[in-house]
Amino acid sequence: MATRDIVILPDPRLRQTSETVTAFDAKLRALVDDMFETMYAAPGIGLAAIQVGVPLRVVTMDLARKDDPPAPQVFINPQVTWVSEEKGTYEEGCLSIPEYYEEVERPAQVKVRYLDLDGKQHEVEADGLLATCLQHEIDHTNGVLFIDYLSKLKRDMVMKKFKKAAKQTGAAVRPVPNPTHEL
Ligand code: K1U
Ligand code: ZN
Repeated sequence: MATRDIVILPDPRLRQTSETVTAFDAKLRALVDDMFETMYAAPGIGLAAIQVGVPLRVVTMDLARKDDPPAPQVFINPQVTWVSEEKGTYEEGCLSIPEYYEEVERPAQVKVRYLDLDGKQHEVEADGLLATCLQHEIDHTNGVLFIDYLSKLKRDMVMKKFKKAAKQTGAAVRPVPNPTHEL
């Protein structure tokens, strides 16, 4: 197991659409193990594979409270199958947009179909933080970020700040190469 570097805004990989997982093998398990290690180290409550530079539809999550035992969850190829008309608001953060938090309105309840690490299909009906986090992570698999739900003014301010920071640290803002499916 190892931590991997988290891809930070404005890295163009965050705008990539991730590929469907077709191989439920040891490489996939190793990716998931590394994602949990990276997510817990950050710390974060969720992580999508593209945030560690792997364009596959893989999501890890742990919504356990601080004093409760860990409750790791894995969602492979997650897709929203139903959303409620009712909306909910949550102050979201993103490990790829460090130290920026903003209220986002989303459907309050969702149903999500996904596969587990053995390729077995499940469906979960979620509300509260699970609903928010699932939508946030599934958005990552589609190249969507929570700042996309904010006003253009706020989004432009965030982009400007992170572009400036990337320039100062010399972070590469390179075009996305052809997919290699490299885990
Ligand atoms: O996908 C990500 O970037 C991870 C993100 C998940 C998320 C948070 C809040 C609303 C929706 C989705 C994070 O984990 S940000 C960090 C965070 O929320 C947190 C970190 C430590 C303790 C508690 C929360
Ligand atoms: Zn995020």
